[in-house]
Amino acid sequence: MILVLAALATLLPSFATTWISYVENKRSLAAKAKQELLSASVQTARELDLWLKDRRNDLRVFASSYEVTENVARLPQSTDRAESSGSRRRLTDYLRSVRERFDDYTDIRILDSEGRIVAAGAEPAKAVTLPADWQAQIRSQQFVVGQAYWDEASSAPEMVIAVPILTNGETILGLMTATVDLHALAATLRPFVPGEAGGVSLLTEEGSPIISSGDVDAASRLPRYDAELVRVRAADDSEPSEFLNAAGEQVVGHMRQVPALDWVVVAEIPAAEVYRELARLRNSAFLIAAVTLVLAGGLGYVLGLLIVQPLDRLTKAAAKVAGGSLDVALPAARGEIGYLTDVFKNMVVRLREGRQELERLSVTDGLTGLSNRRRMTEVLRSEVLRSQRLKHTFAVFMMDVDHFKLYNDTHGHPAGDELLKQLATILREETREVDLVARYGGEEFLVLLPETKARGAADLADRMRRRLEALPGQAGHVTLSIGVAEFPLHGDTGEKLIDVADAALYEAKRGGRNRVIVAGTPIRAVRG
Ligand code: GH3
Ligand code: MG
Ligand code: MG
Repeated sequence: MILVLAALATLLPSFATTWISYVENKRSLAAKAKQELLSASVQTARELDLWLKDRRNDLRVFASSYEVTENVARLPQSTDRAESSGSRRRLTDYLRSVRERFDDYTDIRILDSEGRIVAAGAEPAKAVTLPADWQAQIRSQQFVVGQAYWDEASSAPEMVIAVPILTNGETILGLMTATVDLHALAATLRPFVPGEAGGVSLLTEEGSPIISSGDVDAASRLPRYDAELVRVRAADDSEPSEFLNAAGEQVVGHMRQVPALDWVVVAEIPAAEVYRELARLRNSAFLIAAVTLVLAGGLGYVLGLLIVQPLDRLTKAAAKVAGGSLDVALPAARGEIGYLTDVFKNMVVRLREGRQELERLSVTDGLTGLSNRRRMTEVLRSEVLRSQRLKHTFAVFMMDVDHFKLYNDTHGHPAGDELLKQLATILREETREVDLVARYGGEEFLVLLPETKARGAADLADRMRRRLEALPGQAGHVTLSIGVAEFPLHGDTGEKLIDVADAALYEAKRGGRNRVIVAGTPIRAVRG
């Protein structure tokens, strides 16, 4: 969940800002491209108009030359063949010299008023295809513009233009036509090419390319634009738009009609170029998203290590403690979790100590600090098993304070308690580490001596009896009666041994107290 939160917290804002800047950038990039396209198509169209006017003026100057009007005027009237052929030759020479001087014209011809070739500057004369209504055009506009076409022979885009040859500026004597090589136009287009990979092309109204800024020599081989697209786009030239160009490429482009020529200028920039910035933006957005995801993931992982894992361990440990086991180990942690872990560890230590204390108390006598009867029963049972297995022997003796009731009555209960404590000290001091001394009842004690025979036990018991007797400052004579029994001689179970020791103790009492009696032996007075 931390990881998901981190990822969302970083991804959502970064995606939102990227999206906003994407939309904004796209709008401004499109606006910039459209501005460029608009000016490219407008300037190209204007430049073309100028170019056409220049060609018309060129041709008018040639047509109004004295050499032309004079010789053309002479042709139809002349019946003299020699004179006629002389005029033709002079016209041809003139046309040749003009053609040599002006590269743009592949041929210049003079036609009679019926449209038949009279003289041509090129050998052989090129066929002339004039529009069907050329005579009407000549009369009304004094200028004819033919369709652009691809000439296979010179492998160039060409166009025929024509002006009238007039006498006195009145009568139309004939026509001067020129075939114009449109290659030169490419140079006109080039300065207006928009963008880096953009292009400007001239199309016929049907969408056939005439000249392209990209590939000047191959216009005829360039694919055609969709005629419908050209018609629609050129009709509404207010705004550039996105469309598929002739090569099937997505472009942002603008189409505009060239009024004098029935041509369409198309200026275009590949959409990929226009929106290149966007691709960059998108890539960096993805990169940022990837990096933030990795960082958020790393952060989540670290948080998991710092918080989730220690919490998980703590929960498991708590469940274990709740289940009764205090055997838990937790590695140190940092921060609040570390504090919580420390508190938990302390709690477990306290619990463990409390439990140990309880266990100790449950087998300890409160007054004397000796083992209690319960503990003695347990140890006795295991000692029986051990000695049976090893075929060893051990001894027990039961000890009872003589006339203790009287002592209490005489000196008070607290003094009685004090005496019991002193007796416990003696017992503890006189026994070995391996022996077990227990307070069996009120003023009765049971001592268990592993690897000991009844004889040795009786000696020890007697030593204790004498020590108590000789205790300095002892108010009155407090004595002990003791009964000794040996395993397995006097009994092969704990209960039996205790019974036998108890019986021996009873014998000691009966025999006059202040003595040690070994089970199954005649009463032996030990009174010092
Ligand atoms: P006997 O010689 O026959 O053993 O006589 P006795 O008085 O010792 O026998 P009895 O069993 O009648 O009395 C035991 C007394 O021990 C009774 C009780 O007042 C005393 N006693 C038992 N437990 C304690 C104790 O914890 N503190 C004190 N001060 N006295 C205790
Ligand atoms: Mg007693
Ligand atoms: Mg007693």
